[in-house]
Amino acid sequence: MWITHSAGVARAMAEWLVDGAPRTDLHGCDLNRFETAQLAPGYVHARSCQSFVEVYDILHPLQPAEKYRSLRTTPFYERQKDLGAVFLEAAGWERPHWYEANADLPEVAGIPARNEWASRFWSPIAGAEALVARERVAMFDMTPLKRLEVTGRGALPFLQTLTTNQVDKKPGAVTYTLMLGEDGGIRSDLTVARLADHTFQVGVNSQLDLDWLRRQLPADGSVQVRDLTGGTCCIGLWGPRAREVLAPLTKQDFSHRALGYFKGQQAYVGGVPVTALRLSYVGELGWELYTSAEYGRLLWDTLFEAGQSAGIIAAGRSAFNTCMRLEKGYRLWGTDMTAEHDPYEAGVGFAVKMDKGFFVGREALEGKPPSSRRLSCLTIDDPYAVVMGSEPVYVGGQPAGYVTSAAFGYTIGKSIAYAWLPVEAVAGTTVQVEYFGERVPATVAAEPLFDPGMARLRS
Ligand code: THG
Repeated sequence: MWITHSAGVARAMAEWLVDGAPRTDLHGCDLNRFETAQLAPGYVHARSCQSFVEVYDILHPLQPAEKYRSLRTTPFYERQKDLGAVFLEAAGWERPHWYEANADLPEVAGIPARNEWASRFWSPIAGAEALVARERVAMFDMTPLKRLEVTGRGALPFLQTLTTNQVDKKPGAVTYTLMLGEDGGIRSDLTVARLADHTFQVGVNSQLDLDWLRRQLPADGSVQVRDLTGGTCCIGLWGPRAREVLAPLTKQDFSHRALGYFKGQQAYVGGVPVTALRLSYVGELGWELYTSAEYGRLLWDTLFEAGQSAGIIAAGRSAFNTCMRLEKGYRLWGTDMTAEHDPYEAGVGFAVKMDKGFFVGREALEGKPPSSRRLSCLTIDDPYAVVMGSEPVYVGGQPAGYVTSAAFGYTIGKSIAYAWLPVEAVAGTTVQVEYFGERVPATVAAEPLFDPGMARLRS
């Protein structure tokens, strides 16, 4: 630790010793956060040297590391390179942020320019990809989204105890649920797909979730947790024309009646055995299609070919994570909400079922007084001013909170920022975001900004 941080470190350590948990979210320095590949001695050395050199630099939030790239690639990597993918890295994975092959989309011309800082590691192509996914259909490589298999006769009570939502549903059901700490703070948000009585596929956020679940395993061996991520892959097939692409490729019924929102089923797509989960972090009709790694290339080719007549494109992380996710108001754990926040103030209280019986964190929530802050949605009036996240927000001229995620929402045609703000800053309140020394006007908005009636997802 550098001396600038020492007093805060001392406070966190004292809280840890006295109260059992620090009040500050420390997941960013938890030693259990690393993927196995990130523990290779050469990797640790290279990244540590880089951190030392950069300690006082102003780094762009998307600036990629140069050494130890291409550690983890998905089965679609060659296809993505052929489409001119521009890759950035996370958790060792190479992730396409946009595809140069989409440069010719007519939508590119209408994408507003950005200021110099916000236009780094960005392209107007990303905006066009977001629009095409909303108008037609797109394939997103979701492989790096970490997934675990939880099995055994104790699997259901294990997940019921550790998460907030009701996951005791029939096989085929998918549930959005939260893991809390004893203090009611959000440790993570997950999707739990019940594939069979004693088999669950759990979509998690990071290695920290795997570590936490493993440490909670009952001693009697009645539950097993396995990391499926590296041996499997996933394509998110999303957009209003997604069903038109998928239906001719399978004998399984993918109609809304047969496979509703937040439901899953096994199927063959072309010759490929998949697990299809009907949910979408970008808020469109479609499925996460999982298969084991050796079928990945065929799954990609099958969907891409079948989708041509519907105008399918491959779309990248830039369109996915910020533009589309923020329009739908979906929270990103670790950025929008952490262990410092409870589910209600973070806007995910709907995933807490107080009447389901015991779960970790329940008691703390029962006694909680109403919160004085809320994760709020802002729109920024000037389309050129795309902020990046972590900027201070002023209410009535006083610093009152900070931005978590921000992006331009191409469908709604406005710049969006999520921010922690006092509850008094209700929808319609004018605030200011400090960006490079200037105060940029913004307005608190009712959320979500896109499809609040869920017509898209439930079609
Ligand atoms: N897919 C899968 N697992 C995941 C994610 C994912 N696990 C980690 C992370 N992403 C979890 N985050 C979310 C956030 C929102 C939603 C899904 C995963 C979502 N929410 C609906 C909503 O708020 O409208 C839930 C509706 C409901 O509960 O009925 O879809 O991307 N597999």
